[in-house]
Amino acid sequence: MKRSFFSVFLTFFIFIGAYAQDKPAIIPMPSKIEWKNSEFQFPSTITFYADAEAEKSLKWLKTLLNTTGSELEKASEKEANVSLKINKDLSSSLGKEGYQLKVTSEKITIEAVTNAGLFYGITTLRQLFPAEVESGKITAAFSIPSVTISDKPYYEWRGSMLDVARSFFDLDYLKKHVDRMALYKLNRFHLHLSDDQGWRIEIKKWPKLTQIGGQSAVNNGRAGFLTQEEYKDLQAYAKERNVMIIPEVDMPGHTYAALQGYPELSCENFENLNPKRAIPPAPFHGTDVGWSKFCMEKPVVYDFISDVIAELAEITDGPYLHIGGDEIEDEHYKEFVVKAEKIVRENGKTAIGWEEVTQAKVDDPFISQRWTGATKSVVDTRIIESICKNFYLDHGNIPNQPNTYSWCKKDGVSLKNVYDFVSENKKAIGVEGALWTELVHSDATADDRLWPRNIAVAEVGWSSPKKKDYSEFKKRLGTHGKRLDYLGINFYKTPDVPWNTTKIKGVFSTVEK
Ligand code: TNX
Repeated sequence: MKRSFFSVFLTFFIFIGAYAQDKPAIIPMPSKIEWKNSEFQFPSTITFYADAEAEKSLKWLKTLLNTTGSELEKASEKEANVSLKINKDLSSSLGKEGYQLKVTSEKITIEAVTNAGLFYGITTLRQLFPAEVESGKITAAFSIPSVTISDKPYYEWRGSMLDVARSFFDLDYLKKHVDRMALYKLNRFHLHLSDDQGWRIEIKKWPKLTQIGGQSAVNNGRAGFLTQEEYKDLQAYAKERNVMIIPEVDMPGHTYAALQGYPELSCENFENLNPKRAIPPAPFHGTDVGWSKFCMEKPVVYDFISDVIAELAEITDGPYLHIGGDEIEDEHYKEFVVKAEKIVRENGKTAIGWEEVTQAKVDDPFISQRWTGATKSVVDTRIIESICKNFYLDHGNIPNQPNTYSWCKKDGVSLKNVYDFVSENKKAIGVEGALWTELVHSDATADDRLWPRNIAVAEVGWSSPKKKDYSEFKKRLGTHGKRLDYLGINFYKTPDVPWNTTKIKGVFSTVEK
């Protein structure tokens, strides 16, 4: 008798334990989350409602609900199973990107101040669905747990940088990357568009930039460029997913690909190339850095950058243009940075530069992107944190991973190194993971370097540092393995994460367990 009482007792706790464990893992961790003891069962016809201002977000809600295979039907707010509402009264608690998601046994409601907030509410709802949602079709019956979530980001800037200059990535991959960023609420896609090995954005007034500079890449690898139309297409695609494109044209160093087409931007006898590994128009396929620059005494250089910045400003929706500014020593450097910043401002945009630019007296609202933290700044600008020992994803996931760098951190940049980053800077506006591609020559390798470490970047950017718990994060991340598989991402199977993966064949890539 006693025994059976004990076993009932035990079964009860096992049941509770399993139930608690089975809650879907939400990444990044929301600000407030309260699970309830009921669930929402999807009916065979799902009814939905959106108020006038929320109509724009219906597209995302419908895409999500369509994965259930149920019929969708418009209904009144009162009748609807799922409702989207814009509620401006929530602005002091939710800000621009926050949302409230409420799931009861009766109904699902998402409220936000903007459509960006609704997009994130829908994204969280997507993570309450089974992983199979990422395949576009859920084949088994399911319900989602009742929950009340109130959520908003810690930082406004949650970025991912991809170097398309050393190795080019085509529009298709760039769009896929936007999709993946959006699933984890990353919202700034920084494209490193030019460097010594390649120029990747069409500039109409200086066509040889892409006709010549667009044809080379590291190791004679993936070359190419985006036309302005393709750039705008990517930008529109990203904007719908609340991702802003941040274009970077690196100057006055890292400019060899530009010099290839336009050697007149060089000094006499190419004294701006040191050592002269190549003389324009010969392409450069190596990986050395810090050996090329514009001839900053020449007026034509300023005509050139004025035209490039004007065209970039014209095709860019967001308020930012990144002017690079890294790894260069030149007596005219500070002067150049001040001039370039002024040109950006005259074109109605805010300039961003790698931290070296803060040696020059540049005005607010200029933003500095920190990568070594070693620059002696003369100004107190806003900051994007990309400190290399935490955010350089061209470094190994583990020590000695083949084809990775280790100059910043000799044992690589682990998932934990990313996750543990905390900024001490009051002027930090956010974080950004950077993937340089000297050693990355395929989509699969890019996937391996970007994921899952970008998911840690996302949580550092979105969730409060007070809530951080790496071992708990690893568990949540592990359950996302299946999701990443369904998305066809060749993610690195970080050894200390309890990955729950799946073998998928067919439309999606086959991923090993
Ligand atoms: C430093 S970080 C660079 C890049 C390289 C990278 C390789 C920065 C602003 N400059 O040009 O690709 O190291 O890790």
